Amino acid sequence: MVDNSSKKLKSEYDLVPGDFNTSRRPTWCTGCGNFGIWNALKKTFVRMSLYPHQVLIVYGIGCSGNGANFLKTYSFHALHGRTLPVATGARLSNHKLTVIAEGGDGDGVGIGGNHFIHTCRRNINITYIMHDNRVYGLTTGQASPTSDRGFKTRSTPDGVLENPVEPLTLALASGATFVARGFSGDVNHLTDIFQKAIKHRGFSFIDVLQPCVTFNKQNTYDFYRQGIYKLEEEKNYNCGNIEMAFRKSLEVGRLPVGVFYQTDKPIYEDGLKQIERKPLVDHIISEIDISKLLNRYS
Ligand SMILES: Cc1ncc(C[n+]2csc(CCOP(=O)(O)OP(=O)(O)O)c2C)c(N)n1
Ligand code: SF4
Ligand SMILES: [Mg+2]
Repeated sequence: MVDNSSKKLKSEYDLVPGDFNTSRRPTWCTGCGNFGIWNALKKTFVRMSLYPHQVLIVYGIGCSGNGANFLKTYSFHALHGRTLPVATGARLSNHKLTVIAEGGDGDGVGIGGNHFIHTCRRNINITYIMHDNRVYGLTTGQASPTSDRGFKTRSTPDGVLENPVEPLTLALASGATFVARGFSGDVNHLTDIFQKAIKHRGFSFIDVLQPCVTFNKQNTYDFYRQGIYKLEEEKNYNCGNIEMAFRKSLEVGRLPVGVFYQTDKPIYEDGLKQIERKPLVDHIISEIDISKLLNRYS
């Protein structure tokens, strides 16, 4: 695990977004939607007075994962598709940390789809941000599981033949207790959603519509701006009602953003006696004799 949280560990000073910059400047393409997510996260930490050393972000492999170099918190650059198991392990080892996982749509519902389902139903207290650009960005433009049917890419020159996965519907069906969608072109709204997600006690999932200006010329800023509307402005929408959430997640033609669903359920950590009093990392293990246990396997 890389500690890039700098020497500023005292918690008395007032945070500004720049406190979360590293010495590296982002290498994302000009106009990439990842900038919006990066800025929204920094604003969220400032609003919540979360200091760099209080946050761990586990990244997948992808353009989104390159954020590990540009955002100053504890960070761990995991394998492609393995962000959630690593984040789960870290949270169970130290549940005093705010743990966030970030990865692409390929990472989350392609190679890591299995982990996604089981992390939702486990209801572990972490936040998962999916940078959903509906394409494989880092590997230069192949179709992803959220690509539109018919989308022409380097791997699908005649157009995608499959129907896309809808991450929100999958999260709801898998038992996630906080399910939201944001747009990286609206940083303030995204900041509000991130704040609610991190505050939520349990697994929070945000599918972020993130334009890839280089390899996805279909799902552009204009495309999203024309289709998006805010759920909180819908008079009769109740985010405690899972049937409504399912229906909204499957809406065709328009794109609701905001919190689709939130409910309160016991979290995974509640069942672990070992961490009731203090995090695992604070247990003193140097004097514990494990030779008996080891002998059983020799
Ligand atoms: C186990 C494994 N399989 C495949 C790859 C190659 N690979 C790296 S990134 C990537 C896809 C990235 O797409 P996505 O997760 O959507 O992230 P994006 O770059 O779009 O942010 C793939 C297939 C890898 N690094 N590791
Ligand atoms: S390839 Fe796409 S996702 Fe990757 S940095 Fe460029 S615009 Fe962003
Ligand atoms: Mg992607």
